[in-house]
Amino acid sequence: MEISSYAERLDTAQRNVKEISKLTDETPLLSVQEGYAIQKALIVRKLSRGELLVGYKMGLTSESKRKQMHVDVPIYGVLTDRMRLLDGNQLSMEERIHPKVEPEIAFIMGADLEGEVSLEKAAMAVSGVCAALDVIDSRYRNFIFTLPDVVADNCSSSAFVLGSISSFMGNDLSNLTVCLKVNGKEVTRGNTSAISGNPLMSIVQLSRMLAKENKKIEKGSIVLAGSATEALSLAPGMKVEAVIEGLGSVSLVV
Ligand code: OOG
Ligand code: MG
Repeated sequence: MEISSYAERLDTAQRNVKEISKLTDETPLLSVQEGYAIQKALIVRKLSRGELLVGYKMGLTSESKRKQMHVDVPIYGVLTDRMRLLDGNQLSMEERIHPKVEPEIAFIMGADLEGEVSLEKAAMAVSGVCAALDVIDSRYRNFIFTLPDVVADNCSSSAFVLGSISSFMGNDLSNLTVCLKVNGKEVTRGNTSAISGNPLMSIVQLSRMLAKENKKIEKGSIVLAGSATEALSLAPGMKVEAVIEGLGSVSLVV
């Protein structure tokens, strides 16, 4: 099993907008650790083309996502500047295989955070918070994968949009209504409590996972906390808006 050839396969699938078989079809014993090694090699390819690392996304932090995707533990992926779309802007379907969208909360880190931390310590390292949209686009056929596959595929990441950022003063985010609207009509509703009880837990989990690789969450990083609800498939003509109680809204047009 070649880490770099799997990374190349995923990279090419994304660039050519062509889905591939999941890696575990060929290598059934692929481990989650190998999945992260492939993810890392994939990110190195992106960075070598001039993309800049701007943060992280947590995935599968809610039970509804884990059920939808049939996987059972939270994972992380990397966000680059090329994935960022401005609020209200257009998302192109041509560059994507079968995109879906999730309403999320995003954090902006005001300080570095490292290692095993409490919720309080995580909260203190956060300087900003906003409503966000996470556009996912698995490179695997029919959006079907196992845990090592989706980790290797950088957590299905494709694009993200941030709403206007409010400064974070330790306000309670553990019980906020999350709503996804399409062309003005509500299609999904959830609550931030579904995200491990509190979306700030995603930062605690990320800090813990990065520490295993002797890395920290750097000041200035964006962190997507993971979806509280199932993802919604995108189609041309959709105007998608996430509304998060107390945090405002954010949108994109397909
Ligand atoms: C993996 C990415 C999951 C989330 O918020 O849980 C994710 C997938 O479902 O394809 O972004
Ligand atoms: Mg997500």
